Amino acid sequence: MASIKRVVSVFCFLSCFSFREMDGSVVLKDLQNDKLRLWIEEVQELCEPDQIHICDGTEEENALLLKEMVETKSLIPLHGKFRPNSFLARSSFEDVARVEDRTFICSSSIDDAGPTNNWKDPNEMKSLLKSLFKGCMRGRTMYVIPFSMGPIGSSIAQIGVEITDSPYVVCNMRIMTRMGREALNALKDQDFVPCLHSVGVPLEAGKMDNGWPCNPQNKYIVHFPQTKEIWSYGSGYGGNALLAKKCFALRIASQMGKEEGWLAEHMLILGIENPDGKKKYFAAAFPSACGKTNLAMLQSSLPGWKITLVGDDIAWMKLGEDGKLYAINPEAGMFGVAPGTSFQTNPNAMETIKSDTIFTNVGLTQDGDVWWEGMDKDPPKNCTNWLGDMGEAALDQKIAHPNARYTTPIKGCPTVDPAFDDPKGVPISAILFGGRRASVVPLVFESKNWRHGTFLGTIVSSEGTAAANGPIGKLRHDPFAMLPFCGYHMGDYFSHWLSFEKRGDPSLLPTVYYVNWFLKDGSGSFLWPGFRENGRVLKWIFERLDGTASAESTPIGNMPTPTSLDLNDLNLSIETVGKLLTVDVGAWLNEVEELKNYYKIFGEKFPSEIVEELHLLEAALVDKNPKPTESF
Ligand code: GTP
Ligand code: SPV
Ligand code: MN
Repeated sequence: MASIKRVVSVFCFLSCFSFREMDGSVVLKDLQNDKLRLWIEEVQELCEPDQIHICDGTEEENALLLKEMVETKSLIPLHGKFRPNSFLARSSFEDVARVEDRTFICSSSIDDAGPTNNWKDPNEMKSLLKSLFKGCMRGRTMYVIPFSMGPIGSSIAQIGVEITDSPYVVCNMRIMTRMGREALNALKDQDFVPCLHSVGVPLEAGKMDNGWPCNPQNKYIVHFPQTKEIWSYGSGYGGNALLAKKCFALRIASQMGKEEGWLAEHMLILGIENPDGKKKYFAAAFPSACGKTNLAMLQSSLPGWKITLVGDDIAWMKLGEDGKLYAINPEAGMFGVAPGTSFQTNPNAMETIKSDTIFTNVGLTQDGDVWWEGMDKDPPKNCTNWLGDMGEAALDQKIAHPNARYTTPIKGCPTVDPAFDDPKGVPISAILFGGRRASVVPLVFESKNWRHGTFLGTIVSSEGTAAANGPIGKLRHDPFAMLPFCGYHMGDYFSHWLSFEKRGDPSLLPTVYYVNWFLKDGSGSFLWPGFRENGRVLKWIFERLDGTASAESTPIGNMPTPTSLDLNDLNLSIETVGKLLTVDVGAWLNEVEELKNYYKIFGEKFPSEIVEELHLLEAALVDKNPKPTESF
C-alpha cells in the first residue's frame, strides 16, 4: 500500500506491536489520555491483533480503507455515473439486524436492568467476554476510532472511542459520527465511553475472509451501565456493531441521563416553518422502521410549509437555562431503511443517497447501481439480490433484505437544518409518539399535560418490523419506542420522565402528541396516505401550539375538529376521515385492560402517577361507553 509510509513500533508499553501510520495521521504521542492509552494496551493484549490503526478521520484514510475493502471484495464500488463514491456491502443470512435476545444490560443488580432487559451478572459476563475476545483479532487490524456524539464542544455532547476489527465499521462510523482527530483533541484528559467490538472471527496467518465475517453462534451485545462500557462480539451489522448508535447513544446514554437529569431518546428531530416564516422544532419517537427517517426528511405537500432535518433516529435533550427542553442529534449520519424509499415516499432521502453512501444488503443492477423493493415498479432485468444471487438461485428471496440500509451523511441532505451543528441544540415545542397500529389508535391526538404525555409514552405499542430479529407484524408493547434501548429499569425510566414536571416550569415543556400513520381498512389498505401528507398533521400540531387550531376533548385526549385538520385536495371520503379521527371506545377499553396487564411486569417501580392516568382514561371511556341496553 503506497500511502502507508511505515509500520513502526513505538512507545514502550506497546513495543512489540506494529502501528499503521500514514502521513499526518494520528500517532501514539497524540494520545494524551491515560485511560485511552491503558485501554488500547489492554485490548491489544487480549485480542492480539496483527497491527493497530488509530483513525484520524481524514479523506485519505477513508479512501485507503475503502480501497482495501474493494480489493478484498468486502465492498463493491457502485458505478460512479449513478452513485459517485458509493459502495455496496453484503452481509450474511445470519447477520442482518439487531439481535435483541443477544443484547444484555449487565447492571450491578438485576433490579437495575428491570423486566424488559436481559440481565447477566457483570463479573460473570466480563469473564465470559474475556474468554471470547481472547485472540479474536488475530490476523486482523485493530482500529481505534475516537468519536464525538454531538457537535464537538457542545455541553450536551459526549466522547466515545470504539475499537473494532472491522474496516466496514470504521467507514460507517466515519459517516455516522464526528470521528477522528478533532474528537481526540476534544477528549484531552476527560473520560470517554470505551466501546469494544469484534466480528469474532480470528484469521489464520495468510488467510482472508470468505464473505462477511461474523460469529452467529456467539453474538453478545453487552452494556455495563455502571462503568459505562460496551462490549460487542460476533456481529458486524448496524446497531450491533456501530456501537455509537444504539449501544452508546441510547442504552448507556439513557443511564447517564437518569444520573444527570437529561433524556436520551429514540427520536427524530425536525424543524417546521409555516408560510409566515415562523419556526418550531418537534421530536418524535416511533419504534424501529416505523417512519422516523421519513418524517424527519418530509417534503410537505402544503404550500409554504417547510420541514428541515436535525436528526432521524436519536435525540439527547437537556433543560436549558430558559426552562425549555433543548435537543441535539448526537449522530452525524443516517442508517436508514432502504426498502420503501423512493422519489414518491422520500425524495430528500433519494437526493441524499445520490453519492457518498454505503448501502448494505440491497440489490445490484447490471449497470452497477442499487435497487430495492419500493424504489420503483419492477426490478431491472438481471438485478442480483442482496446475497449476490440472480435468476433461479434468487427465486425465494427479495431483491433487498427488508432491513437493508444506507449509511449517508446528514449534511448531504438538501433539507438539513441550519442549526444541525449548533452546540446549544434546538428548543423542542412538541414531542410525538407513534407506532404501527392497524386499528384502535386514531391519526392524531394531543395530551392534556406533561403527566398525561408521559402516560402516552408508556402506552406505545407497534407491529414488529424487520429491524430486529423476531416476528414481523406481531403487536408488542414498546414504551417510548425505547423497549430495546433503555439501559435501566423501565419503571425508573417512566419516573425519570415524570420528574421533568418538577425540574422547572412545566408550562415550558413540550406538548406531547400521539400519531398513527398506519390505520388500515378491512382489506388491509392504509386509510391514511402517509409520507408527505403527514405534513398536514404536523401543521395541525404547529397551529395547536400557536393556539390557532381547534380541538375537541375526547377520553384519550384532544383531537382535531373536522375542519381544523387541513385535508384539502386529499380526496378522502367522509367515511375514511371518520375512521381516522374516531375513538373506538370499546377497543380502547380493551386496550386499557391489556395495559393493566402489561404494567404488572414493572412491579414496585411502576409510578403511581401512570396508574392514576390509566384510571382516568378508563373512567372517561366508561363514561362515553353506551350502556349495553342502549344498543338494543
Ligand atoms: P429505524 O431507523 O429502524 O429506527 O426506523 P425509522 O423509524 O427511521 O423508519 P423509516 O422512516 O426508515 O421507515 C421504515 C418504513 O416505514 C419504510 O418502509 C417506509 O416506507 C415506511 N413508512 C414511513 N412513513 C410511512 C407512512 O407515513 N406511511 C406508511 N404506510 N409507511 C411509512
Ligand atoms: C433501529 O433498529 O432502530 C435502527 C437500526 O435505527 S440499528 O442501528 O441497527 O439499531
Ligand atoms: Mn432506530
